[in-house]
Amino acid sequence: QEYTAMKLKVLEWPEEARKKVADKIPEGGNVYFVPATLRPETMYGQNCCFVGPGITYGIYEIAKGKEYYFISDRAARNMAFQSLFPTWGIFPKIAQLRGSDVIGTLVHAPLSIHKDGIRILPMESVKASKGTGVVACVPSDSPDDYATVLDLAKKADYYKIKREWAELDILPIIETPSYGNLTAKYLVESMKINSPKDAKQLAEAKDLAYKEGFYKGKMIYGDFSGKSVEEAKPLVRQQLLDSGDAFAYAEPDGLVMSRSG
Ligand code: ZZB
Repeated sequence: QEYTAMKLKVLEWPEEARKKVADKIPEGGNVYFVPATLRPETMYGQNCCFVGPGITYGIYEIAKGKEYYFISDRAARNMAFQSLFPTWGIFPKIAQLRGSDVIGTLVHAPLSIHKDGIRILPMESVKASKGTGVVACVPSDSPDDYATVLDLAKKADYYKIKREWAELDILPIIETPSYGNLTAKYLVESMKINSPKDAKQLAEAKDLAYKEGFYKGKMIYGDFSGKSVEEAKPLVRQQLLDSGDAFAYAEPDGLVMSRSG
């Protein structure tokens, strides 16, 4: 499983997180949330970024004094054996936080139309055992993400977030013959999915969205507008790698969760 790992730079920490990281990041050092995605061509539509509120994460030093990644401990270990840290096999952890500590963090998401930044928000179904434990939210094309942002906006007080953080515009990115240009919204509505907890139906919707998007989707936004998704996917990925806004991250064999979970 070869992921595209995106670098979302922290612009502003919430108070709680600031206390835990302030004295640990040197002046001029940047922290990045690093979601791992299989859909680089959808990155224009990121409108928030998810962490598991109960998951333990670390901030890892990737370049001394300069660059730090917020990822799961498991991902840090894997990255250390993919030459992503300066010393092979070593992954220096400078802070430990729970997902719940960083809710509300403002980050800059490369390619996203939301140029003022997007927020880190909670998603219960994030798995610590997959990717980096950080997930880019693209509600136009991921049914899980669409169902989650609706729920977050509806129960903003319960989640202790500002409603508007979950209500940024949803950008149409991919046109499909069966589901229109907001595939996730179409599927969630037509399958009557009412909650992010409808796991079985969401898994089915995800499968349909992947297939339709990949085999029949056409880009209607971005530099590769007009091209098929199949053509555009590697092109957007390469652009992100070349600009330094993303890097390749492989999930080791045998630990990969299957697509249907
Ligand atoms: C952005 C995105 C846009 C994604 C989309 C999907 C879709 P898979 O297929 O099951 O291997 N993801 C990554 N890490 C985690 C995690 N730790 N816990 C939960 N979800 C995670 O899943 C790969 C996708 O699952 C990744 O690609 C990521 O969401 C999410 F339009 O990134 B994706 C139809 C799906 N569309």
